[in-house]
Amino acid sequence: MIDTSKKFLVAGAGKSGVGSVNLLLKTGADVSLYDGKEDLEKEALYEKLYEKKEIPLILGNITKEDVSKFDLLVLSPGISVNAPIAQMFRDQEKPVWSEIELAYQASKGRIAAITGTNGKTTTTALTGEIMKGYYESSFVVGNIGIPYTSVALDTKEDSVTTAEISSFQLETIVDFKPDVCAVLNITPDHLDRHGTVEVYAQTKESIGKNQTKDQVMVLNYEDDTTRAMADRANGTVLFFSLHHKIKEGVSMEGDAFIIEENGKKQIVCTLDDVNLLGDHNYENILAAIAVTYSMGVPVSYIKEGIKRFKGVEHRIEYVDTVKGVAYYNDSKGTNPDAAIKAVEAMVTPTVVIGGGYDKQSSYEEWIASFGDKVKCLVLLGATADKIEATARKAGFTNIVRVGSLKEAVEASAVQAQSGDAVLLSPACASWDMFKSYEQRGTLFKEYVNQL
Ligand code: UMA
Repeated sequence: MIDTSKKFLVAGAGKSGVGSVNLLLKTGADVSLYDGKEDLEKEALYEKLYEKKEIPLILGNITKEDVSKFDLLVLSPGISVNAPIAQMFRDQEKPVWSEIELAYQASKGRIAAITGTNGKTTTTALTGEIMKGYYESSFVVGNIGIPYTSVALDTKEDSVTTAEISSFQLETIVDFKPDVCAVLNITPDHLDRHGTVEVYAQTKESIGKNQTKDQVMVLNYEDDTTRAMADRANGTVLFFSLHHKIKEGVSMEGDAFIIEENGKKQIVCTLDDVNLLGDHNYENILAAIAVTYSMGVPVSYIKEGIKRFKGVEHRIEYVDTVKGVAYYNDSKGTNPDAAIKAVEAMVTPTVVIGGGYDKQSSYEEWIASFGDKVKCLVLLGATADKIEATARKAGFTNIVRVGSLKEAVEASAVQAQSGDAVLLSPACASWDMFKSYEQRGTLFKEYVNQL
């Protein structure tokens, strides 16, 4: 429930901030907005607000005196829990809520929340597709690009909301309690923000912290870190596993995806029903089966949803074939682990375009995954030096440095021969040169079309 007598400050004027402000305006609450950008375009912002309301803005610097005028802070995911603004609210013993918490407080119905380092967008989109086929009122929200706050007030008692939740969004949840949550896998990511992989994993694990035995926590049995979460889970654990035979849970037997429960085995579908390729995608399907089954979707509807689902944009997305070279957009490969999965999915000699914003990742394993498959690495962005040094140390020397994505596409076209693939899979976030991975992927597709 949202206490509309409180004075709210929303921090961040991006998608989440706009969603939060609009939710609060619709409930009649008193809301102001903070953004670190002094030169924020006010008119453009007001255009996006409910009834184009010109709410008070605090831009650039914020002081303790400013903070003293508010009761509660709603944080956008891009702003760290350790940012000065959050610290000032805590110093004044005032609550700091994630945008997800605000949405949760305002929403009705049941929630399935999915986190993990990789596969969350695909799993969320597939889960949403399955839910949509069975539940009349179904929403798909969160890190996938639709802020939860933007739909929370539209949910009803019989609604089902599928939410992709990032570690950033989990830092400041308070009561958020999904009916079913899933942690797909943990590999090092966002270390610039969370400091250590342990803190990052704990933040992910907190998705289930408010659950009780009536709720379900879906965990990946293959991943040591997520498997170990079972011992600490407050909800009832349901494992999925690609390679292990598990007595209770969701797994693969030959080419069949199966659910085993109370000694009873049900076949959900087989590989013939699936449009996604690669082991990592089979894991995403297993997770989506576990989540939707736990949410009460009958097996036949789960199968139909899987059959309908064709994959997500920017994730190993086939763009076009130009002069015999197949171009793939994996702009969502924003960390080394995701980028390794994309390299593994390629079946021909490949030119990889990589590099971007520096999240303090290490690139050894990514370079090692190149094997004989990757023939050239085209590098751009803030991490280009670091990646080049790692590659050369590992003996990979066919490296081309470029200054823009357009040049990267052109250089790749020169390096690739008919029968090869070009893969944009940067292993890095986009924020050094682009607004988002979506913008980077969309531009990539444009440049490929210009070839
Ligand atoms: N800002 C500050 N101070 C800061 C940082 C940012 O004032 O220290 C301001 C910026 O000036 C800007 C605003 O905050 O005006 C941007 O807010 P934001 O970065 O939270 O971005 P949103 O537009 O609200 O998008 C966010 C998610 N972004 C991040 O987590 C960085 C989107 O995830 C998400 O789709 C969206 O909410 C809807 O829920 C993107 C992402 O890259 C896709 N996520 C990371 C990932 O997947 O790896 C976690």
